[in-house]
Amino acid sequence: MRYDAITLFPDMFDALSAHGVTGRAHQMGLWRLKCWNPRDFTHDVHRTVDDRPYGGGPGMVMMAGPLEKAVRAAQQDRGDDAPVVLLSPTGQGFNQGLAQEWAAGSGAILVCGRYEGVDQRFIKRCVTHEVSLGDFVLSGGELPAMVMMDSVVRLLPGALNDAESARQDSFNAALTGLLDSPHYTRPEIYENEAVPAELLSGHHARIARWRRDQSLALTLGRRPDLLERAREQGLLSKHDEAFLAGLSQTER
Ligand code: 4FV
Repeated sequence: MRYDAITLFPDMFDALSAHGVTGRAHQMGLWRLKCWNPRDFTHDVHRTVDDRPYGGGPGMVMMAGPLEKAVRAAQQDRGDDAPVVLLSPTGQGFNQGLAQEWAAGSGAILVCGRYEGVDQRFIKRCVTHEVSLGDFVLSGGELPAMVMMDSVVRLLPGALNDAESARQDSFNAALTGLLDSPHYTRPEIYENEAVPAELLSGHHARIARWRRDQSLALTLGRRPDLLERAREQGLLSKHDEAFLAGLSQTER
């Protein structure tokens, strides 16, 4: 798995490649990252990568030339036909399903915009995918790129020491598509509150049932859309439906 990042701030990516689960996976060689700075593909003394917007308006726009040269250099260096992804609010909404799709691939070239955005002619010539982290505006595409890579790298075999934990994830469409159940660890009593008895029972079926019911209740309360999708995908058992029916009874 190889990622290339087109960015004016390559040092930002140390946050991913030098820390935590993604840092360990990087050290283990499970994934690689190479950063390309568009400034290195300029020829003027000011190493200019942005200019004022045609048509006027606030802010600056990233120029197509340095961006395209950086992408072509990354493509040359990779030697494969990797997707070229622009992180942008205009992109397709990112989610766990997409993370699982990208985890099955060989990586991508991630283009991190700055300023108001990038010249449209660069997008037309080079970009194969646009991805958005959500309906908000950031100062740059670096953080979204790192979020996307983090959610993918942790799904790589061997990245998490207990492979099982990725399967338990919230939104893991393969399993539940529901929100995760609450988690507890030592101490057994914290500020006079005990860990739920089911979790101390050692009775795996009872524990699984308790966690499932917690996920169902939480998802019903906070993300009924996910519950509906799970129902449509046939992911809800009769037991689940009976529990949910009981819930809505009590609420009535
Ligand atoms: C963004 C998002 C985002 C827009 C202009 C970078 C900024 C600046 N990227 N999901 N939301 N990007 O706000 O992905 O160039």
